[in-house]
Amino acid sequence: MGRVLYHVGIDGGRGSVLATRLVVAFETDFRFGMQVDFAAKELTVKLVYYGPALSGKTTNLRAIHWLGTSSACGELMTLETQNDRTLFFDMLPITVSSESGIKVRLKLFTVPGQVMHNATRRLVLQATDGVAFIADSQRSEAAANRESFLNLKQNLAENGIDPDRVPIIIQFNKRDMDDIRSDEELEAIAKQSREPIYRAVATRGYGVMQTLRGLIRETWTKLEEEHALHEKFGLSPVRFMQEVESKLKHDPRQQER
Ligand SMILES: Nc1nc2c(ncn2[C@@H]2O[C@H](COP(=O)(O)OP(=O)(O)OP(=O)(O)O)[C@@H](O)[C@H]2O)c(=O)[nH]1
Ligand SMILES: [Mg+2]
Repeated sequence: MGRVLYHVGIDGGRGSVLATRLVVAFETDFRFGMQVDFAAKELTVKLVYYGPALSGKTTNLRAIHWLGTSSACGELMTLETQNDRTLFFDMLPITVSSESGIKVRLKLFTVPGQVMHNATRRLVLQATDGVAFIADSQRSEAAANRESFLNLKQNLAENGIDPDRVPIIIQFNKRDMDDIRSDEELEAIAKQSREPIYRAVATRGYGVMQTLRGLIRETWTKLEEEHALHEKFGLSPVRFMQEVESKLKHDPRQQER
């Protein structure tokens, strides 16, 4: 899998001291949403992977890191407890340079899904430009999905972000498991919700890039509406999505169920 920048096992001793330092070091990083540097022709966009505990948020970022081209994907930073649970967040930067000369930096974050980490979730969510909600397809997790989705809306509102206007897409992950919600059920959910719905098996990389591209497309459409990026940078939404496609197209190991 390669280039993991920080991988910290929290042991309650030295690990937690290190974790605190990392949190301080990155705090400035996740406080901001879209930033424009006109002089450097650089645009930074913040995207957050949200969802209940163990739904596969960290696995999505690992798969993107593994499947994406090395020219686009930077180092993956993961910060976990001993049992592979996210304690604070993960972060993966992706850079898309376009022919028009503008460089777009996408910062992908995950939140910790465990209920007790709500303050951290709210902190990581602040100023986000778009959200991928990673739901667990297992029937047993339906209530946890619902609760986490409500928690997302509440934390968006508490961060001063209108939950009805921020781009959100939903991924139903773990399609390989037993006793999952059927495709027909997901189609029925898709008809009722304003959010586009994707299916995935993140451990195999299936559906992960489609989800990411969908998230980027929805987010860019909203940013274009609000900031007239085409006019300012000469980069049309269609052209930008073509750049994204070419940078994130490397999907050799994706497989349908
Ligand atoms: N079978 C199966 N297992 C998966 C899939 N995606 C993730 N997992 C497993 O589910 C467990 C949790 O995955 P994570 O990616 O750590 O979940 P998370 O959402 O980051 O969890 P928190 O950090 O606690 O919020 C791991 O054991 C993964 O290997 C999938 O598509 N299929
Ligand atoms: Mg995680």
